[in-house]
Amino acid sequence: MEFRKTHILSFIALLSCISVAHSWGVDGHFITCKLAQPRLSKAAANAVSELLGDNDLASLCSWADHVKFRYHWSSPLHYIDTPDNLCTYQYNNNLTEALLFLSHFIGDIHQPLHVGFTSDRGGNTIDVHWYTRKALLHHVWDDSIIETAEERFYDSNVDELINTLHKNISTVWANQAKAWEACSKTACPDIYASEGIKVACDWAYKGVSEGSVLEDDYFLSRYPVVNMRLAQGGVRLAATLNRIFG
Ligand SMILES: *[C@@H]1O[C@H](CO)[C@@H](O)[C@H](O)[C@H]1NC(C)=O
Ligand SMILES: CC(=O)N[C@H]1CO[C@H](CO)[C@@H](O)[C@@H]1O
Repeated sequence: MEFRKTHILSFIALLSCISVAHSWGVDGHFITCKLAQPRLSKAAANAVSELLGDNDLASLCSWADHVKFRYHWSSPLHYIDTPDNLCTYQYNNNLTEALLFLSHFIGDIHQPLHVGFTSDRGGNTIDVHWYTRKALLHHVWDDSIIETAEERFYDSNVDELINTLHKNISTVWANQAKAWEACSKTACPDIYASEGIKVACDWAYKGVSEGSVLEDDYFLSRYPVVNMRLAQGGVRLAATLNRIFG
């Protein structure tokens, strides 16, 4: 999806070199979408009408301009700048950033508390003790469980943990790994997020409240879950890149 967006942006960048200084106005967007509508496949038209109900796509094609201020993050997505007087768009350059975002986000979505509750911001407002130290529950899942596992079982050596995960992916998890890879589209973040919130409820939040002291009981029952999520993230990142780049 990132890549399709980048395609569209490169097209817009090309236009702006020719002379279109501003974004399309209401009519420009209306016209674009009106032209597209009769060209949609049956499946695409059905998907659009399922999402929009009785609303007409063309009349909503300026929606993104109206939410620029409500969704501040979206404003820079409307355009792309090239270095002054450079009338070529460096697609490869931006692919590098896309690769780094994708590789990071596929990791994050497998951290169970990156699909957490709104009011506690994924455990970021829940203070606990990790053994004797103060920590946020979110941080426990970002770092502490992995670090404690490395210290206790792998001689504080991340490479040994990686080797064991590699080995398990090709042995005890070999069948499951096939299922982890499965995705009929380019990427399947909805599947990973559904799993994530379930793991967050069943393991991360479970039995934890403000001020809880988390030690062996919690660590020993949770680190296998973390190992599994790390393995899933790695397998799925590779599968996603393989689908993208063939
Ligand atoms: C690897 O699999 C073995 C056997 O199921 C298990 O005991 C071990 O905890 C696993 N290690 C990791 C890092 O997943
Ligand atoms: C054209 C463009 O967006 N270039 C950027 C691609 O990524 C590099 C690395 O972050 C930036 O320095 C470029 O400005």
